[in-house]
Amino acid sequence: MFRKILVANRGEIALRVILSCKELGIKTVAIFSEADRHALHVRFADEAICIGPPKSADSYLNIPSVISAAELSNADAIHPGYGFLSESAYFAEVCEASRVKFIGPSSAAIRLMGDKARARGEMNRLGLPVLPGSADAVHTDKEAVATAEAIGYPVIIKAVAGGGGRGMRVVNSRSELLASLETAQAEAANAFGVPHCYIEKFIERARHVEFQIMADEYGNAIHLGERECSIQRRHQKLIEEAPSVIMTPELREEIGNRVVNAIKDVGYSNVGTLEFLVDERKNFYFMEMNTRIQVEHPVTELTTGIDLVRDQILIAAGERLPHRQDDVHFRGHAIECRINAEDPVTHKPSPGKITSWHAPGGPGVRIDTAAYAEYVIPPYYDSLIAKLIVHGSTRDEAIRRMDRALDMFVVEGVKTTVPLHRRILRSPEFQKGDIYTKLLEHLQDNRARAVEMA
Ligand code: MV4
Repeated sequence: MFRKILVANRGEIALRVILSCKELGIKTVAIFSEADRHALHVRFADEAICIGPPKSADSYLNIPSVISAAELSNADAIHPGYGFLSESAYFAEVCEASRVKFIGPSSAAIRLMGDKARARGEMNRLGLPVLPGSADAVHTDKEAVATAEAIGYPVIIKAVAGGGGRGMRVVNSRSELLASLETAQAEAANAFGVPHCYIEKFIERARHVEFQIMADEYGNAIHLGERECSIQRRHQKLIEEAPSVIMTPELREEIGNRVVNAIKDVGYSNVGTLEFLVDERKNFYFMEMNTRIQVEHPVTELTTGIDLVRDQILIAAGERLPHRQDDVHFRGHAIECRINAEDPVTHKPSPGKITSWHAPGGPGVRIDTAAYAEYVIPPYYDSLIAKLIVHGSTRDEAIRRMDRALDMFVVEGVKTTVPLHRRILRSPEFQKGDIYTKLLEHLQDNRARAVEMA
């Protein structure tokens, strides 16, 4: 087992990793930027090292600084959390070449899944359905036209290096296709450094349902069921829940088995998430795989009773999978609301001092946060200040529990998304589970923003 883990992250996920380390009896090293001296991850870790100025590129994303901190502190592993370096194949490769273990899959697996077109082709070959579309990136106008004509409009253009929906474009007719492709490629080159894009059939009224998996380094793998993540705004998830209202035990087993077989075939290890687009007839189409622990992992933890971060560490330390598929049982219903510090009208981040703070508690309530009264939210990082997660025996109970927990959540000094969450939870659509979202509006909104920025 590891003696000491460097936590290469900040905020609530850094605390989440530290708490599993504490329970495992593993020492922790925090790294922090000059803007994070008073952050809780610095306080709760056994050691803390300042690795640079506030901007992420100069600190949390600075690979030489992170590796130096690991060597200086004699850490034997690095937990990357989510975001920052968590899906950098290059960073994982640097770790592989040094004597510090990257807590996650191999750099080869990260690289494969980081190419969304290749991942789509590979997973399809291994038995997961994908939407009709180009086999790989489209390289010529002729190829783009032929693909779109073959699958029929509307189609959607996605960046090979994208993920999470950034830089997507819906195309309704041939007349728009080539101009849209050109813009999408230019945007992708600008945002990700790689212009390549692929084309897929566009599905209206889609849901986003994802499967959590876990695999060890000896070819054993299991799934931990699904999460429903269809409530999104500008490709940021707002609310996640488990199980999905559309799921049945039979469907879960069928897709779960396929997912497990596919990840065994690619030799994947550690935790991961396979995202699916689900149409109105409950057809599942593989979209992409995330090779990190995700923001919304707590809803799976509450419905399965499994500590995903603990298991990430055990797996990376070379232990065998600590659960068998038959031992995984799903209990009750969990919902997570992502509470962001932002302006309710402009959606702009609202950093600054939290003057007053009361976090709700009681049966079935969990809060993952690194905020506290008098804490000053720095303007440099994302605006997530807390994840409020509830568990109930039924979806209705979980909704009522979330509503009262939101009611008892006091945050003053900064604006938050608490009122937005209450509106969504109380809407008849959400209560019925009718959560396909106003997709096109959403996408058009996004397109308008892209134009504004250009
Ligand atoms: C799509 C789609 C429709 N058709 N792909 C991908 C990443 C995720 N953030 C949104 N993505 C979508 N990919 C095809 N071929 C629609 C979306 C989508 C979406 C999907 C589920 C729930 C909410 C959504 C909001 C916007 C876009």
